[in-house]
Amino acid sequence: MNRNQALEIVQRSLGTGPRYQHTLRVLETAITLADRFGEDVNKVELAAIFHDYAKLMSIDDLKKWLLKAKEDSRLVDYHSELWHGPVAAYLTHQEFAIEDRDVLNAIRYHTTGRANMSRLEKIIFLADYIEPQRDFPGIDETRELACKNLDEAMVKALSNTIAFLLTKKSAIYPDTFEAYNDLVKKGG
Ligand code: DGI
Ligand code: FE
Ligand code: FE
Ligand code: FE
Repeated sequence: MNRNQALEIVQRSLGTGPRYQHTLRVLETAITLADRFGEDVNKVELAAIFHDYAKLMSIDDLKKWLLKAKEDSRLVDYHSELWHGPVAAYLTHQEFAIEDRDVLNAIRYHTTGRANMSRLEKIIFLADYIEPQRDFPGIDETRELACKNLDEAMVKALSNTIAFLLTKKSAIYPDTFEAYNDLVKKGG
């Protein structure tokens, strides 16, 4: 599938409003990172375009797809914000015959991260986090790190997110801790 076919499919589900505009910014940011770090641009395009494919689904529909996808059963006990990545990966594989495991994993783990992320997974995670309209405390530092070192930028983004979730007394999904632990142990 090429970039324009993917964009057309995603537009059917997201429309052309803010969520689609976010997707286009993630796409451009991810391509910049792909050029810088030598990632396959076609893979990056597909993962970026589909990463939020399921973002506008109702909570009931997301839950239905999680069951159908035989997803990690712990997910239903965590924030529903964590469900759209796994559902998007499932649907992208089922409905649009995208078979590339790395692309599907980049979509699957774009919100939580996980241990042993591939370069493509890190690029999509970070592009989603630093796209130009994002404004979190510490974002500029993460943007600067992302120009130099994906692992250091990942540690920054993950620690910001964990700190943010702590201030809200939110539960933190284990994969997010595992992503952080894995990278700091490797010296990110
Ligand atoms: O879909 P987007 O809005 O583009 O961004 P996203 O898929 O990265 O969603 C991130 C939101 O998920 C962010 O506001 C924090 C929230 N969240 C809730 N629980 C967790 C979590 N994020 C992580 N990484 N881990 C959690 O356990
Ligand atoms: Fe998302
Ligand atoms: Fe298959
Ligand atoms: Fe996103």
